[in-house]
Amino acid sequence: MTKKKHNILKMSRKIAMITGATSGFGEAIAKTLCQQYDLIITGRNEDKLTNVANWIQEHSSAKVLSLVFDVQDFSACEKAIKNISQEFENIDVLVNNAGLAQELQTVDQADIADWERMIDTNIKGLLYVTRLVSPRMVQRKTGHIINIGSTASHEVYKGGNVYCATKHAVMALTKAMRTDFLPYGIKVSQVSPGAAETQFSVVRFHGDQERADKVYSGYDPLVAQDIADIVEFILSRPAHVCLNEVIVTPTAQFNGVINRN
Ligand code: NDP
Ligand code: 8X3
Repeated sequence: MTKKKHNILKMSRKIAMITGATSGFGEAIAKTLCQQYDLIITGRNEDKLTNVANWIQEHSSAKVLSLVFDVQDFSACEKAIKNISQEFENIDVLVNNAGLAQELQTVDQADIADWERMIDTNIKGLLYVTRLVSPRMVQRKTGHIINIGSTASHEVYKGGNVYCATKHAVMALTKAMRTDFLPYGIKVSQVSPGAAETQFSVVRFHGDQERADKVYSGYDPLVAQDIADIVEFILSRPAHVCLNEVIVTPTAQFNGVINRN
Protein backbone atom coordinates (compact mmCIF):
# COMPACT_ATOMS: atom_id res chain seq x y z
CA MET A 1 0.00 0.00 0.00
CA THR A 2 1.32 3.49 -0.82
CA LYS A 3 2.07 5.75 2.15
CA LYS A 4 -0.66 8.22 1.02
CA LYS A 5 -3.36 5.51 0.88
CA HIS A 6 -2.23 4.17 4.25
CA ASN A 7 -2.56 7.65 5.77
CA ILE A 8 -6.07 8.10 4.34
CA LEU A 9 -7.12 4.77 5.89
CA LYS A 10 -5.56 5.76 9.21
CA MET A 11 -7.35 9.14 9.14
CA SER A 12 -10.74 7.51 8.62
CA ARG A 13 -10.53 5.45 11.84
CA LYS A 14 -12.88 6.50 14.61
CA ILE A 15 -11.75 6.83 18.22
CA ALA A 16 -13.12 4.72 21.07
CA MET A 17 -12.36 5.38 24.74
CA ILE A 18 -12.76 2.48 27.15
CA THR A 19 -12.54 2.93 30.91
CA GLY A 20 -11.30 0.02 33.02
CA ALA A 21 -9.37 -1.55 30.15
CA THR A 22 -6.75 -3.28 32.32
CA SER A 23 -8.85 -6.39 32.92
CA GLY A 24 -12.06 -8.31 32.19
CA PHE A 25 -14.66 -6.74 29.90
CA GLY A 26 -12.68 -3.54 29.28
CA GLU A 27 -9.58 -5.42 28.17
CA ALA A 28 -11.62 -7.71 25.87
CA ILE A 29 -13.53 -4.74 24.43
CA ALA A 30 -10.26 -2.91 23.71
CA LYS A 31 -8.70 -5.99 22.08
CA THR A 32 -11.81 -6.43 19.91
CA LEU A 33 -12.41 -2.81 18.91
CA CYS A 34 -8.75 -2.24 17.96
CA GLN A 35 -9.47 -3.89 14.61
CA GLN A 36 -11.67 -0.89 13.68
CA TYR A 37 -10.96 1.96 16.07
CA ASP A 38 -8.06 3.94 17.43
CA LEU A 39 -8.24 3.62 21.17
CA ILE A 40 -7.95 5.54 24.41
CA ILE A 41 -7.66 2.96 27.18
CA THR A 42 -7.84 3.87 30.84
CA GLY A 43 -7.29 2.27 34.23
CA ARG A 44 -5.38 2.77 37.45
CA ASN A 45 -2.69 0.12 36.96
CA GLU A 46 -0.07 1.51 34.57
CA ASP A 47 1.76 -1.82 34.01
CA LYS A 48 -1.43 -3.68 33.12
CA LEU A 49 -2.52 -0.83 30.84
CA THR A 50 0.86 -0.92 29.09
CA ASN A 51 0.53 -4.68 28.55
CA VAL A 52 -2.88 -4.17 26.92
CA ALA A 53 -1.52 -1.31 24.78
CA ASN A 54 1.44 -3.47 23.69
CA TRP A 55 -0.89 -6.35 22.77
CA ILE A 56 -3.03 -4.00 20.67
CA GLN A 57 0.00 -2.60 18.89
CA GLU A 58 1.23 -6.11 18.09
CA HIS A 59 -2.14 -7.33 16.83
CA SER A 60 -3.58 -4.32 14.98
CA SER A 61 -2.69 -1.05 13.32
CA ALA A 62 -4.67 0.96 15.90
CA LYS A 63 -3.14 4.01 17.52
CA VAL A 64 -3.42 3.69 21.31
CA LEU A 65 -3.35 6.31 24.03
CA SER A 66 -3.11 5.00 27.61
CA LEU A 67 -4.44 7.23 30.39
CA VAL A 68 -3.78 6.29 33.99
CA PHE A 69 -6.30 7.79 36.39
CA ASP A 70 -8.81 6.86 39.06
CA VAL A 71 -12.39 7.55 37.92
CA GLN A 72 -13.33 8.33 41.54
CA ASP A 73 -11.17 11.46 41.44
CA PHE A 74 -12.73 14.25 39.35
CA SER A 75 -9.53 16.32 39.25
CA ALA A 76 -7.56 13.32 37.97
CA CYS A 77 -10.23 12.61 35.33
CA GLU A 78 -10.20 16.26 34.29
CA LYS A 79 -6.41 16.47 34.11
CA ALA A 80 -6.16 13.31 31.99
CA ILE A 81 -9.06 14.03 29.63
CA LYS A 82 -8.49 17.76 29.15
CA ASN A 83 -4.86 17.05 28.19
CA ILE A 84 -5.74 14.58 25.44
CA SER A 85 -3.78 15.54 22.33
CA GLN A 86 -5.52 16.82 19.20
CA GLU A 87 -4.94 13.47 17.51
CA PHE A 88 -7.29 11.74 19.99
CA GLU A 89 -9.65 14.55 20.99
CA ASN A 90 -12.60 13.63 18.76
CA ILE A 91 -13.87 10.67 20.75
CA ASP A 92 -16.62 8.87 18.80
CA VAL A 93 -17.33 6.05 21.26
CA LEU A 94 -17.16 6.08 25.05
CA VAL A 95 -17.49 2.75 26.87
CA ASN A 96 -18.15 3.45 30.55
CA ASN A 97 -16.96 0.10 31.89
CA ALA A 98 -14.80 0.79 34.98
CA GLY A 99 -16.64 -0.51 38.00
CA LEU A 100 -16.65 -2.93 40.88
CA ALA A 101 -18.55 -4.67 43.62
CA GLN A 102 -17.34 -4.85 47.20
CA GLU A 103 -18.40 -7.67 49.49
CA LEU A 104 -21.85 -9.17 50.04
CA GLN A 105 -22.89 -7.92 53.45
CA THR A 106 -26.38 -7.01 54.55
CA VAL A 107 -27.08 -3.31 55.15
CA ASP A 108 -26.80 -3.60 58.94
CA GLN A 109 -23.28 -5.06 58.73
CA ALA A 110 -21.62 -3.56 55.65
CA ASP A 111 -18.40 -1.59 55.67
CA ILE A 112 -19.07 2.06 54.82
CA ALA A 113 -15.79 2.28 52.88
CA ASP A 114 -17.03 -0.50 50.55
CA TRP A 115 -20.22 1.47 49.90
CA GLU A 116 -18.27 4.68 49.19
CA ARG A 117 -15.97 2.88 46.73
CA MET A 118 -18.89 1.39 44.77
CA ILE A 119 -20.85 4.64 44.66
CA ASP A 120 -17.78 6.72 43.80
CA THR A 121 -16.68 4.36 41.03
CA ASN A 122 -19.86 3.01 39.49
CA ILE A 123 -21.98 6.17 39.62
CA LYS A 124 -19.78 9.20 40.17
CA GLY A 125 -16.87 7.89 38.06
CA LEU A 126 -19.19 7.14 35.14
CA LEU A 127 -20.67 10.62 35.46
CA TYR A 128 -17.29 12.36 35.73
CA VAL A 129 -15.91 10.72 32.59
CA THR A 130 -19.13 11.32 30.65
CA ARG A 131 -19.26 14.96 31.77
CA LEU A 132 -15.75 15.49 30.41
CA VAL A 133 -16.07 13.54 27.15
CA SER A 134 -19.64 14.39 26.07
CA PRO A 135 -19.34 18.16 25.39
CA ARG A 136 -17.23 17.52 22.32
CA MET A 137 -19.70 14.87 21.13
CA VAL A 138 -22.48 17.43 21.55
CA GLN A 139 -20.40 20.04 19.70
CA ARG A 140 -19.71 17.57 16.86
CA LYS A 141 -23.30 16.21 16.93
CA THR A 142 -22.07 12.65 16.86
CA GLY A 143 -21.10 9.93 19.29
CA HIS A 144 -22.08 6.70 21.00
CA ILE A 145 -21.91 6.11 24.74
CA ILE A 146 -22.15 2.53 26.00
CA ASN A 147 -22.63 2.07 29.73
CA ILE A 148 -21.88 -1.29 31.31
CA GLY A 149 -24.79 -2.03 33.63
CA SER A 150 -25.69 -5.45 34.97
CA THR A 151 -28.58 -7.78 35.64
CA ALA A 152 -28.18 -5.94 38.97
CA SER A 153 -29.57 -2.89 37.12
CA HIS A 154 -32.89 -4.76 37.25
CA GLU A 155 -32.74 -7.25 40.13
CA VAL A 156 -31.49 -7.21 43.71
CA TYR A 157 -30.03 -10.09 45.68
CA LYS A 158 -29.05 -10.69 49.28
CA GLY A 159 -25.99 -8.65 50.21
CA GLY A 160 -26.01 -6.94 46.79
CA ASN A 161 -27.80 -3.88 48.19
CA VAL A 162 -25.46 -0.98 47.31
CA TYR A 163 -23.88 -2.67 44.26
CA CYS A 164 -27.39 -3.27 42.85
CA ALA A 165 -28.35 0.32 43.69
CA THR A 166 -25.34 1.64 41.77
CA LYS A 167 -26.26 -0.47 38.74
CA HIS A 168 -29.91 0.62 38.98
CA ALA A 169 -28.48 4.16 38.91
CA VAL A 170 -26.48 3.31 35.79
CA MET A 171 -29.74 2.21 34.12
CA ALA A 172 -31.38 5.50 35.08
CA LEU A 173 -28.39 7.45 33.79
CA THR A 174 -28.38 5.53 30.51
CA LYS A 175 -32.00 6.55 29.94
CA ALA A 176 -31.36 10.12 31.13
CA MET A 177 -28.33 10.52 28.87
CA ARG A 178 -30.32 9.19 25.91
CA THR A 179 -32.88 11.92 26.57
CA ASP A 180 -30.23 14.62 27.05
CA PHE A 181 -28.28 13.69 23.94
CA LEU A 182 -31.17 12.86 21.60
CA PRO A 183 -31.15 16.34 20.01
CA TYR A 184 -27.53 15.83 18.97
CA GLY A 185 -27.88 12.38 17.40
CA ILE A 186 -25.70 10.82 20.09
CA LYS A 187 -26.60 7.20 20.81
CA VAL A 188 -26.63 5.85 24.36
CA SER A 189 -26.74 2.10 24.96
CA GLN A 190 -26.32 -0.21 27.91
CA VAL A 191 -25.02 -3.76 28.17
CA SER A 192 -26.33 -5.55 31.26
CA PRO A 193 -24.53 -8.83 31.87
CA GLY A 194 -25.19 -11.52 34.43
CA ALA A 195 -22.45 -13.63 35.95
CA ALA A 196 -19.19 -13.37 33.99
CA GLU A 197 -15.89 -14.82 35.11
CA THR A 198 -13.39 -11.93 35.25
CA GLN A 199 -11.55 -10.37 38.18
CA PHE A 200 -14.95 -9.07 39.35
CA SER A 201 -15.54 -11.56 42.20
CA VAL A 202 -11.86 -11.58 43.25
CA VAL A 203 -12.16 -7.80 43.66
CA ARG A 204 -15.56 -8.15 45.36
CA PHE A 205 -14.09 -10.56 47.93
CA HIS A 206 -10.94 -8.48 48.44
CA GLY A 207 -8.58 -10.99 46.79
CA ASP A 208 -10.11 -14.26 48.04
CA GLN A 209 -9.68 -16.36 44.87
CA GLU A 210 -11.21 -19.51 46.38
CA ARG A 211 -14.42 -17.69 47.31
CA ALA A 212 -14.50 -16.03 43.87
CA ASP A 213 -14.09 -19.39 42.10
CA LYS A 214 -17.18 -20.76 43.90
CA VAL A 215 -19.35 -18.08 42.22
CA TYR A 216 -18.61 -19.63 38.83
CA SER A 217 -18.53 -23.34 39.70
CA GLY A 218 -21.08 -25.87 38.47
CA TYR A 219 -22.16 -23.98 35.32
CA ASP A 220 -20.70 -22.12 32.34
CA PRO A 221 -20.51 -18.41 33.20
CA LEU A 222 -20.17 -15.67 30.60
CA VAL A 223 -16.63 -14.72 29.60
CA ALA A 224 -15.32 -11.23 28.84
CA GLN A 225 -15.28 -11.90 25.09
CA ASP A 226 -19.07 -12.44 25.15
CA ILE A 227 -19.49 -8.84 26.28
CA ALA A 228 -16.91 -7.52 23.80
CA ASP A 229 -18.80 -9.25 20.96
CA ILE A 230 -22.04 -7.54 22.05
CA VAL A 231 -20.37 -4.11 22.24
CA GLU A 232 -18.95 -4.66 18.75
CA PHE A 233 -22.43 -5.62 17.48
CA ILE A 234 -24.08 -2.57 19.08
CA LEU A 235 -21.51 -0.33 17.39
CA SER A 236 -21.99 -2.04 14.03
CA ARG A 237 -25.66 -0.98 13.69
CA PRO A 238 -26.54 1.67 11.11
CA ALA A 239 -26.86 5.34 12.13
CA HIS A 240 -30.65 5.21 12.55
CA VAL A 241 -30.57 2.19 14.93
CA CYS A 242 -29.79 2.56 18.64
CA LEU A 243 -29.79 -0.65 20.66
CA ASN A 244 -31.02 0.73 23.99
CA GLU A 245 -30.04 -2.22 26.15
CA VAL A 246 -28.78 -5.76 25.82
CA ILE A 247 -29.38 -7.97 28.86
CA VAL A 248 -27.24 -11.09 28.68
CA THR A 249 -26.90 -13.96 31.13
CA PRO A 250 -25.26 -17.35 31.13
CA THR A 251 -27.79 -19.88 29.83
CA ALA A 252 -27.77 -21.42 33.31
CA GLN A 253 -28.74 -18.16 35.05
CA PHE A 254 -32.30 -16.98 35.59
CA ASN A 255 -32.31 -13.19 36.06
CA GLY A 256 -30.04 -12.22 38.95
CA VAL A 257 -30.06 -15.60 40.64
CA ILE A 258 -26.73 -17.34 41.07
CA ASN A 259 -24.82 -18.62 44.06
CA ARG A 260 -22.52 -15.78 45.07
CA ASN A 261 -21.30 -17.15 48.39
P1 NDP B 1 -12.68 -6.59 36.42
O1 NDP B 1 -12.41 -6.46 37.87
O2 NDP B 1 -12.02 -7.69 35.67
O3 NDP B 1 -12.36 -5.20 35.68
C1 NDP B 1 -12.75 -3.99 36.25
C2 NDP B 1 -12.02 -2.85 35.55
O4 NDP B 1 -12.47 -1.61 36.13
C3 NDP B 1 -10.52 -2.92 35.71
O5 NDP B 1 -9.91 -2.55 34.50
C4 NDP B 1 -10.25 -1.89 36.78
O6 NDP B 1 -8.98 -1.30 36.56
C5 NDP B 1 -11.33 -0.84 36.48
N1 NDP B 1 -11.57 0.00 37.63
C6 NDP B 1 -12.11 -0.35 38.82
N2 NDP B 1 -12.13 0.70 39.65
C7 NDP B 1 -11.60 1.74 38.95
C8 NDP B 1 -11.35 3.10 39.28
N3 NDP B 1 -11.66 3.61 40.47
N4 NDP B 1 -10.77 3.88 38.34
C9 NDP B 1 -10.44 3.37 37.14
N5 NDP B 1 -10.66 2.11 36.78
C10 NDP B 1 -11.22 1.30 37.68
O7 NDP B 1 -14.26 -6.72 36.31
P2 NDP B 1 -15.26 -6.78 35.04
O8 NDP B 1 -14.54 -6.69 33.77
O9 NDP B 1 -16.14 -7.93 35.27
O10 NDP B 1 -16.11 -5.47 35.32
C11 NDP B 1 -16.28 -4.45 34.36
C12 NDP B 1 -17.66 -3.83 34.55
O11 NDP B 1 -18.65 -4.83 34.32
C13 NDP B 1 -17.94 -3.29 35.95
O12 NDP B 1 -18.66 -2.07 35.80
C14 NDP B 1 -18.83 -4.36 36.59
O13 NDP B 1 -19.67 -3.83 37.56
C15 NDP B 1 -19.61 -4.82 35.37
N6 NDP B 1 -20.22 -6.12 35.44
C16 NDP B 1 -19.50 -7.26 35.71
C17 NDP B 1 -20.11 -8.50 35.72
C18 NDP B 1 -19.40 -9.76 36.06
O14 NDP B 1 -20.07 -10.73 36.46
N7 NDP B 1 -18.10 -9.84 35.89
C19 NDP B 1 -21.53 -8.61 35.36
C20 NDP B 1 -22.19 -7.38 35.11
C21 NDP B 1 -21.55 -6.19 35.12
P3 NDP B 1 -7.85 -1.06 37.65
O15 NDP B 1 -8.23 -1.88 38.87
O16 NDP B 1 -6.60 -1.45 36.98
O17 NDP B 1 -7.92 0.39 37.89
C1 8X3 C 1 -22.29 -8.38 38.30
C2 8X3 C 1 -23.11 -9.60 38.17
O1 8X3 C 1 -24.85 -11.04 39.23
O2 8X3 C 1 -22.92 -10.50 40.60
O3 8X3 C 1 -22.98 -7.25 37.96
O4 8X3 C 1 -24.59 -8.84 40.15
S1 8X3 C 1 -23.89 -9.98 39.62
